[in-house]
Amino acid sequence: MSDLHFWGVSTSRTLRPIWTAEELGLTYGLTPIGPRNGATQERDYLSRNPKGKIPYMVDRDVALSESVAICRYLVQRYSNDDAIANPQSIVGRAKCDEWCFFILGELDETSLYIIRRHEVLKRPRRWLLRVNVALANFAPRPIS
Ligand SMILES: N[C@@H](CCC(=O)N[C@@H](CS)C(=O)NCC(=O)O)C(=O)O
Repeated sequence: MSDLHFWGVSTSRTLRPIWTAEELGLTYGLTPIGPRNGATQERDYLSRNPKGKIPYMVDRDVALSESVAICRYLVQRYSNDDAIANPQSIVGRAKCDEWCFFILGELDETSLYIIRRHEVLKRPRRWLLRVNVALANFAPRPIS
């Protein structure tokens, strides 16, 4: 196993850390378990990640769940000027946090669970249109 290893594929959340690792040019291993098929509830996996969710990451002695926490760890540990921007100032970091929490809390979790609760996913065209309109209202500005 390489020093850096991910568990989880096939969802936007599992893509986040893999995409980040690719942007940073990192070498990593991947155990390609997917969602909602029981793999996250296997005893071996739960002994690593008791939350029973993907993605999950181990980097030597660091073990993390939560896609955004993993991405931010990778950027803070491995970023360089040619790769992903890693703001150093307090305000720059706060602006980065602001967008991460907004995307995770307001767009990702809230919209996904509300959409599921109302079963709009069964009508994918209308659902996609609504997500596009919602995202268009929140186009990000550059982080200084
Ligand atoms: N906030 C978490 C959410 C993780 C999550 O809910 N992952 C889903 C798949 S997208 C999962 O593992 N569900 C359990 C399962 O499918 O067995 C993150 O961003 O990493």
